[in-house]
Amino acid sequence: MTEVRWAASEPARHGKLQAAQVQRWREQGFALVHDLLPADLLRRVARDAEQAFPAPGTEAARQVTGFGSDQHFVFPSNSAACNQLTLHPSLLGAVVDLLNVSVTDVRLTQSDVWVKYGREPSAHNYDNADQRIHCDYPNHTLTHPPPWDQPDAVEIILYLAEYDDCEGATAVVPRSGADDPAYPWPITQTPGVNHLPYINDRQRAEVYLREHDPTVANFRQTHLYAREEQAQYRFGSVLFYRHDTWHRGTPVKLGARRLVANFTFRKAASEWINVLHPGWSWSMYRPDQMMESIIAKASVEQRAVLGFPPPGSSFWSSATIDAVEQRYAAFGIDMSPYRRALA
Ligand SMILES: O=C(O)CCC(=O)C(=O)O
Ligand SMILES: [Fe+2]
Repeated sequence: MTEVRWAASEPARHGKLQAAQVQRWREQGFALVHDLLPADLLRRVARDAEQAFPAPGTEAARQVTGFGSDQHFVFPSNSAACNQLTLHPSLLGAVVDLLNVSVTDVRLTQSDVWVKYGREPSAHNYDNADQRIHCDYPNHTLTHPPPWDQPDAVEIILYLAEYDDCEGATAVVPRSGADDPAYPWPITQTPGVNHLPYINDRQRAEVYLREHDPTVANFRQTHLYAREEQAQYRFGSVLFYRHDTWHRGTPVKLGARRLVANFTFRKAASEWINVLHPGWSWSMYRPDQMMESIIAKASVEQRAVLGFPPPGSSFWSSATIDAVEQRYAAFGIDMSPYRRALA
């Protein structure tokens, strides 16, 4: 049995990250934060998710061996609580602190709830029960993460379950300075990059690498698996990490169901980081008019995070302000901040 190492964690300060947490994210590549978001909102999100996903132990649950919610919780979802969480000022504030930009220069590119059931791993390459260690960048960006000291995205896992009930902590490898042998440049030592095919299952990925690229296989054993630490979450804990942080999902306790919300925010300028879902405006014709209502009721900052031009943008003229006001008139949009910036 290998010894379990726990990653450092601590509570946030009144809905705000502490300076030490920002520093840990910038230097080590992650911060595990408790009590950042209001517990009642998190309970509402969890309740919506618990109702939507199959109960553990059912045949439907046994079919789930990968991630996602079949679009059910993709922003904007039917769960008003989930939409509120995605744009919660404390979550956006944390991203602002980590990326060191103003909130109108932040963009949302992922928001979904994922379920993971505790079960024996199935024998296929894409099984997520016991993941190969990896960085998240390949299926988020068309390029490669920028140099370490200029991060342009924040990856987020928000746990809607208790570790003691579910286990399945995310394992992370803390980076220790520019010369850390676990963090060479560029990041190509992982399935799904360059000539290496994408394999999610740890056992299968490492067997493949040992046969086809033993140097990479050795690097991963020596510098990554041997140094991983477990993020021992609680209900509502948030793991902030990056597109260039080594990490992986570990097995959930047999018979348990672990729910998490996943978010990605990027700098507005980094257009090469893609939205993982259909664009937000694709939801505009839904009968519940959820998206129209979100735009009308959101703050100027929250709208900007969805790509709506902030006050002062070159898009705004008195003509475009009037037009947008009329589009959302029935939802009570207040365009006065945009008008004021024009004057
Ligand atoms: O589920 C987890 O704890 C991590 C998942 C993950 O890293 C991934 O699917 O990319
Ligand atoms: Fe990942």
